[in-house]
Amino acid sequence: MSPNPLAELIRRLPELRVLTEPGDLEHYGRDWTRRWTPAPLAIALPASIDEVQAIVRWANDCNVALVPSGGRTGLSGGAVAANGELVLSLERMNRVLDFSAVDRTLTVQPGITLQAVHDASAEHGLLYPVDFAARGSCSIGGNIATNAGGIRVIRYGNTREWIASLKVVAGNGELLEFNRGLIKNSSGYDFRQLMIGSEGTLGIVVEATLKLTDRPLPSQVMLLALPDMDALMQVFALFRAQLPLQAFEFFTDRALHHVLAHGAQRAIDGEHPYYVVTEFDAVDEKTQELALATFEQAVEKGWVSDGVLAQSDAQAAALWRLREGITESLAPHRPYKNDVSVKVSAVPAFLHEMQALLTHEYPHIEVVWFGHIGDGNLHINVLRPEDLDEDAFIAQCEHVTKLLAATLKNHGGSISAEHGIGLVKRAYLESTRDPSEILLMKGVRKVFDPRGILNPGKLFTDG
Ligand code: 2HG
Ligand code: ZN
Repeated sequence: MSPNPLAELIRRLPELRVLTEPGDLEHYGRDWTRRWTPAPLAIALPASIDEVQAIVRWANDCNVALVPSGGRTGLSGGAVAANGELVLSLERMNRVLDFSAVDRTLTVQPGITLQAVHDASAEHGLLYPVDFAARGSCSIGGNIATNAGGIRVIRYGNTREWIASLKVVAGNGELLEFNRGLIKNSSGYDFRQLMIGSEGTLGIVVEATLKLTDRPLPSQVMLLALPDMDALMQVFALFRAQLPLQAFEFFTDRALHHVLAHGAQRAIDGEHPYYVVTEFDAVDEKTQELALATFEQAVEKGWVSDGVLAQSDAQAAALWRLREGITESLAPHRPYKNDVSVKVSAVPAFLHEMQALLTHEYPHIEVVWFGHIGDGNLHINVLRPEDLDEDAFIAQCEHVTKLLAATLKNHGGSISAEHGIGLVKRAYLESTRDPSEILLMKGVRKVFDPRGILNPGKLFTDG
């Protein structure tokens, strides 16, 4: 090992942009979890694949861990550098490299934001359909590393469905290309899919070719108020059976309270425990009439107490803000987050058990729920009371998460639906993956990253 690894890095790569100011270490060393104190060795901002490869080789030679870094909007600590790692930020590698009208693909560098991908696709009259509130700051490399989901999964699926090929730098510095943009490729193991969701522990994504699709049909957005929890899945079943849904998202009155306090506009008067924002294709008057008829049916059955159909793009955006603004409105409270999923058919039973558990375990603590109920994915945000110190609060939340993990296991669910395991959920991985599966994962990691320099400690501890 070199006595001064950073000096060695600069010696090998004199052109590399490296940051070491305390403010930069803090900025690049953390993600949205805000739980760990950032303590990276330095920040490297490569501008090319060659530089990424050289950094990885240096990391092997000097025995320095690397934390690949995108927009750092992650919620599981996957991009945290708190142990003297070198943060390898891909933010300068943020360009569109190619568009193919015939293949309907867009080739991009990993540091490009999701919003820039949307814009570039729209310029070509097409759509990259993965979408969520952090679109303006998250990067496509991070989306791939966590297999990001979001608000249109019921229509389009997760990031996994939209990756035509990947270039990654493996843990030994080798550049690998997986799938080469093929639609059909039945030729053995699909390493592209293995990389997606691997949280930077197998390779660093340095280029991705994204699949694009037709622009969505004209749509309408509706906000529904629901009288009780059981109605959630009843309304979902009814709406899904009758309307071509693009999204079906829910939140509670507590979530509404915070988002309104943060500047969103109330759209339905009165007190209601649950709300749904749904968006569906509405190409002509017939589908619009069908939407209203479906709404009326839900009201007659007692599943919906009130509703608003957006009459303009601005109103549609205002309704979406009620759902998409929740994370930001809760951020000042630094909530403890769970991001869980079960099969859609298991949601009703799971919801009841989960509600009983949370009410019992957090009697004096505010808990805010929302999420992608149509995918069986719930976000639980637990807010720290001002009189409870942070360590005691985290200890309590971890205790409840253990119980929640056991409940999820009984229902065949997952401790991480879309945010990844990172540092936050590492202790609960066994509730979702068998021990033999975890052993296999560790074995795979050894193949791609023999010295364990890529994001060590995330997902699981090595060994
Ligand atoms: C969302 O669905 C994001 O808005 C964030 O996944 C969820 O803040 C959260 O818990
Ligand atoms: Zn989400």
